[in-house]
Amino acid sequence: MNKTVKIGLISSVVALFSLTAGSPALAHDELISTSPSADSTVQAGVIPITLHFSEAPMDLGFGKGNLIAVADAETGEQFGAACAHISGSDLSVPVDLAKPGRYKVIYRVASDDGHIASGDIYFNVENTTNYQTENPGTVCVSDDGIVVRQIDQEPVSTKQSRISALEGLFIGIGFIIVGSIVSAVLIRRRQNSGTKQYD
Ligand SMILES: [Cu+2]
Repeated sequence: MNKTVKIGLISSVVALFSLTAGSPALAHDELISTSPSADSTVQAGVIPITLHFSEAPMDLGFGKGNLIAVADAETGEQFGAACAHISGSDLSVPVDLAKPGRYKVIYRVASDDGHIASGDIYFNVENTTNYQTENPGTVCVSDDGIVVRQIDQEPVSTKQSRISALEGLFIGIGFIIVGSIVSAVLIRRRQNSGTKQYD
């Protein structure tokens, strides 16, 4: 690449960046801080999840557009519906959890230009108080008493098959062993019948 082309390319890239950086269309809600904070460990119980954004989300109605869902970090199984209360620049929802483990908070936030941004954070639950709950998951009831049910929504997170890489490896080895035995038996039989034929 010659020098003129190189300089031309660099200036175009710089020009493009300076154009887009100031564009208000790209000013979307950014996640600033969370509670529980990412990768922290909290006690089992009714845990308030609060996500603080750079600007106030656009209110699209309870259980629509602005969503917080909680799922098992390992299996992806979602606990309860996805919903969020809006307060200033915060989205929040209480989540009732008893089972110790790692959880994933998945969010969707609507900017005032209507674009939806999404992301996730993880936190851990420990249970040293023997806390128990009948209905683990988010408590999706609006201030007006509107209840959002999980079965009425598209899932935000779905449960994955629990076959781990190690289990997959053992299954693979199992197939190879069974396959080798079967072919060994078949070869032996063919050889035997061959011997009989030419005896
Ligand atoms: Cu936008």
